[in-house]
Amino acid sequence: MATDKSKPLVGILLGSRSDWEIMQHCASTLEELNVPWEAQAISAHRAPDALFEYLSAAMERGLEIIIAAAGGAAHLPGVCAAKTPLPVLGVPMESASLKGLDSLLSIVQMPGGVPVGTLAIGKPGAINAALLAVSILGLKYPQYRLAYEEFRKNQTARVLLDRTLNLPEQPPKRNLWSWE
Ligand code: RP5
Repeated sequence: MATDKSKPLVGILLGSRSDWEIMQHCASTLEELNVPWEAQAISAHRAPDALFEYLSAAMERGLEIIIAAAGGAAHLPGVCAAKTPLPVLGVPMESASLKGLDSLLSIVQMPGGVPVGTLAIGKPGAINAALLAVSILGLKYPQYRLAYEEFRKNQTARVLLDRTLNLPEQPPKRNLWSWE
């Protein structure tokens, strides 16, 4: 079933177009579970007015969850949370200099009073942000609760099908007297 893009429930915001390669995994996970989404790159420091405009209209436009991805100083998720009462899920992007530890700490360390639900750095965080969004939407929409339950059930079946481990044909040689 195709996702109805005209009424997005999840808004994915990116600090830069360069975050899209990773955040596509978020969008495709939402798509897989038939949750309508939209994505825009609106930098909090390069285009703050456009970001405020987007967030001011978000609820009225029917969005129910914001997923915000940013790298480095990564203030985008915090600014989103400051400007909208919608739940904000933050995804730290891997950065060139500090491998995303900077992004993670920036996003996770929101001062008390304005929460951002923070996910893992990079692709796992992108996917989990989508899954968490579906799980939250499932509280209100039974079809998303079912879709999420189905996803989890299939995932469990897949890993259990592939749980037996064997040695390769040529097991690695090991010196019985050494633990190295
Ligand atoms: C952040 O700076 C973005 O979220 C991105 O992760 C990082 C680098 O942005 P670009 O210089 O590639 O636009 O604002």
